Amino acid sequence: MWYPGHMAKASRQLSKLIRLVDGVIELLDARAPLASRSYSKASFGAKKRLIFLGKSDIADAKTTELWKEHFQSEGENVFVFDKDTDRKKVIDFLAKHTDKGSLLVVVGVPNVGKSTLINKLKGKRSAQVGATPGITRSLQWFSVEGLFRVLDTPGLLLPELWSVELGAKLLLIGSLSVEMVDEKTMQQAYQIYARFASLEEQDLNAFLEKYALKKGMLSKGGTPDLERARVNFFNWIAQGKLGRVSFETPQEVDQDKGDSVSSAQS
Ligand SMILES: Nc1nc2c(ncn2[C@@H]2O[C@H](COP(=O)(O)OP(=O)(O)O)[C@@H](O)[C@H]2O)c(=O)[nH]1
Ligand SMILES: [Mg+2]
Repeated sequence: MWYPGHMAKASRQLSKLIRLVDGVIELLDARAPLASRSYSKASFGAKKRLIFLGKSDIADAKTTELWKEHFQSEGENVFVFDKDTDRKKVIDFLAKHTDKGSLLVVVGVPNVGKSTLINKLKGKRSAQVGATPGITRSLQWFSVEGLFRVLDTPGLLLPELWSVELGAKLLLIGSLSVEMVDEKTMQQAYQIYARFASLEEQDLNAFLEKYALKKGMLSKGGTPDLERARVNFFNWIAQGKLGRVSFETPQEVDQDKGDSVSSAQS
């Protein structure tokens, strides 16, 4: 199994990173902030935390606003953005919430946009750079306008809890791929998507058949190529190409604390 091994390695690397820094930028997917935050926050210790809700361009705008309020009501500092957000806005937020010269690390689950954010902060002009002593030569930081510093290496976090509901949401945001999940998880992902995107069809395979025909994805015999349709469909959802859709709301979480993610904790 790829999962436990990766997880152990990732968590060892992460605790090394965290020890070095003054603050942590927790990058979450605005479409499923809790699912993309289902990792242990214990390793962050007392480090300053800033929540970044990313990919807001492909999330439902109203739901993102509710999530922002939800996290703020828990005392968090929240920044909503996407890959096209003005670099200066991002820098202003970080400068406002960190001490001058602070060293920060961007952490998050696979594909949440860590590298994209780091590249945005780096900017086009070559930033002042330095290496953090001791740990590894490749661990470098760059200075952003002399205001704060950012590690060039993102902290990879893998979801700690495992449930069909969580796997389904991680598939929808592209942190897991179709090959990594089972049929049940795909079905659940479809149910969630269908509910939020207001689709009438209730069964994934029935939907995929129509989808394959519509897109002209046919097997040799002229029958719908469900395999191809499935990969294509979930990729396009993850990339937001089928529209702006969020996959969880704060109301749901408040209503049913015993549901999905939290019940997997026991
Ligand atoms: N629509 C959209 N896509 C984004 C955004 N940020 C990153 N992506 C895309 O998400 C994918 C993963 O981004 P990447 O930065 O490599 O994620 P990482 O694995 O966390 O480093 C890439 O295809 C990016 O182009 C965003 O704000 N909006
Ligand atoms: Mg990356």
